Amino acid sequence: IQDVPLPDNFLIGAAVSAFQTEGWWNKGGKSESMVDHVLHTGRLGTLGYKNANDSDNAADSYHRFKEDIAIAKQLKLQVYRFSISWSRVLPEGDVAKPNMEGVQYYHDLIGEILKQGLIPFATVYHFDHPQVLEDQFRGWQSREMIRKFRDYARFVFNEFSSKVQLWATINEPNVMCTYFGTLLITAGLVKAEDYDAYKCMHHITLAHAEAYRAFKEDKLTGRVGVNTWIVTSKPNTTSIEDSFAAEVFNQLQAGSILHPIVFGDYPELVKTFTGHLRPEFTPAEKEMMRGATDFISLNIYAEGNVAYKDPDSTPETLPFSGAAVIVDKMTHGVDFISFRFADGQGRRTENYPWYSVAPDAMRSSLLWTWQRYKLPIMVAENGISLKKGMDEKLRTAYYSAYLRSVVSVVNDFKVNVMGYIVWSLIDTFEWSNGYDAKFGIAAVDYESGSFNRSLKSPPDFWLQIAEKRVIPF
Ligand code: GCO
Repeated sequence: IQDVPLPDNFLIGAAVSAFQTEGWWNKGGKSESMVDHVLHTGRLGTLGYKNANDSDNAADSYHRFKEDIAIAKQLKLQVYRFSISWSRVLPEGDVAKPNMEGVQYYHDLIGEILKQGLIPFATVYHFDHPQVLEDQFRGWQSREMIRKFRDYARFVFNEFSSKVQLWATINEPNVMCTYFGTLLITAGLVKAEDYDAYKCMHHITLAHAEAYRAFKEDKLTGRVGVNTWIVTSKPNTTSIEDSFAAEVFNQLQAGSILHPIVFGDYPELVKTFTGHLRPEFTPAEKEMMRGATDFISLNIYAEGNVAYKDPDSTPETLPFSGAAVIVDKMTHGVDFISFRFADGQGRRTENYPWYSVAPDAMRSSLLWTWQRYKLPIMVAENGISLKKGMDEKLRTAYYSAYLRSVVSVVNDFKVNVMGYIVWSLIDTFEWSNGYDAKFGIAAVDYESGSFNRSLKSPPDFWLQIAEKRVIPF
């Protein structure tokens, strides 16, 4: 097997997010975010999460961001993806009362990224909205959130767009509305019968589009997208029923967000199967949403298998996971399809069993998206968590295989892929799973509390890719 050259102008980067790395959760003028609040209830024990205060320091990147950026620089990466904390910038959720210390922090962070010669890729909102917006009107369950997000995004765009040219408005709206909805319910903050994932999806899609329009109205320069979680699924067998079920699933999961912002409305299959559960877009909203993205930003990890299910059979029990919860919530009310994730044939990692290792899923997700939307695609996340002590060669083998898969669709089908961003640069706090899921290409010493950063393997692998522009086997 030979080393594979990267396409021209193909960007290589690594990502972090504010909540998962910054720490300093209630200092520097930051208020409690929805995620802080959920964890502080201490009621996520059933999901494997043990210590309610563990997330409070995260990786202490609020103070150590220069060390993080230095790692990206050392590996000669081109893109540094990070997110801005809504509750650090607008602690009261009120655009008239920004926290200037928080704003300055992001100026310093972006300044350092630029100083080190990296391209900043900013996500405006990565799950962590101010808790006050939950208290006031139940967050994304309310239309009020659309205006709140647009105002926040407009503030951030105007403040930083002279330095940042690559933007994602929201990280994984489809995960926000499903997985995080489940966390709110598990934490006892919302009653299951009062939580509506479809309403959340409807509002958050509109919020993205409103923010996109604000960016363009203000005549700012740069490209704006939204990060979408995608697990493109294959039919479980070659039967017509399974093939149809797989396409319904893919449309429900990724099409629900991508189709409206490209074509102005939900996909037909989504309307057919869940139309009765979703609010409808008005003609003016459809108009506003159409074409409201400059590129498609995808977070791609795993594969899924989908099977048609007889409506009378017993529902399959799914393990708790981001993917399974999406399935569960997105198919609520759709009773003829069952979804089975990963094939159980050893393609899952020992430490993080719900993300299958399936480089071909990268290929199918890119092709599925390209065939429908024909917009440039950024792979904004891809990575694997390995237990401490496991052979780090597995991680580089994983990246080699997934990257080859990306390059194959560029070469074979001329898919326009802008670049590939690793999740994650450093080990981070993984939502309801604490510090056990170690996705970083660099480790953080959480155990001793020193927060020291260190590369997990010699830098050669990334230097070959990012500097020499070939994917080593
Ligand atoms: C998400 C995020 C990341 C995760 C990553 C690994 O998917 O929730 O964008 O924050 O850490 O995907 O699960």
